[in-house]
Amino acid sequence: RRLVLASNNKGKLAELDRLLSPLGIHPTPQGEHDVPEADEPAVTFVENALLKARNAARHTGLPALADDSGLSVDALGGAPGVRSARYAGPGASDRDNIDQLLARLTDVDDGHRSAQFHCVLVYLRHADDPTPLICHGIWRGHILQEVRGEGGFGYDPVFWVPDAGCTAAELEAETKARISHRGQALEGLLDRLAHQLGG
Ligand code: ITT
Repeated sequence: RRLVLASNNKGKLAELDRLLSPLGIHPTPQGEHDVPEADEPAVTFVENALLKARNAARHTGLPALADDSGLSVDALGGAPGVRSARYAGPGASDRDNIDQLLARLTDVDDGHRSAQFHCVLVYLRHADDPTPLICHGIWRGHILQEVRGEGGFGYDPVFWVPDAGCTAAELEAETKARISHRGQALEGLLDRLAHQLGG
């Protein structure tokens, strides 16, 4: 099945690829120049994911899958949220964003550092598809005071996963891809896709 993955984030692409390839789905990555991100990002994960999927479907003529995700920290009123990728400013690195997050949380003790990763996946059959498939995954944990682990991407080194007893960056890639916000959203989406196709 041909499908464009509307993302330029290598970490996301690797995780989605890992989950989709056993199903015989080998997504075409979007060319960076092909599909510009919306200039004015919207305020919800759903709107952002829809914009990205529509943009990619329009530019490639293929069905499109987009992922909009981020970290929501309770003590910060849900920040960084949809601004997760650029919390420390435009073009910020993962490390810059983590430093910014830890700085904002310096006065917050361990009992009050709960957080969730959110992932919204949108699948469009074509750019003007009036019935997008939209699935949401949530992964609960809390934010450590310092980084631990080398795997994953983004905020993984400071995201403690209570059930696993380690950070998201210390999980096997396979395990993270399956249990994370992204894994949960994709499981829901594939289920709905199978129904839509009558499978
Ligand atoms: P695309 O729009 O090209 O897909 P992006 O990185 O700009 O990539 P988002 O706006 O959805 O995408 O930002 C998601 C950010 O949230 C990402 O850059 C990370 O900082 C964070 N994030 C999302 N999923 C994560 C995960 O599984 N582990 C760690 N951090 C994650």
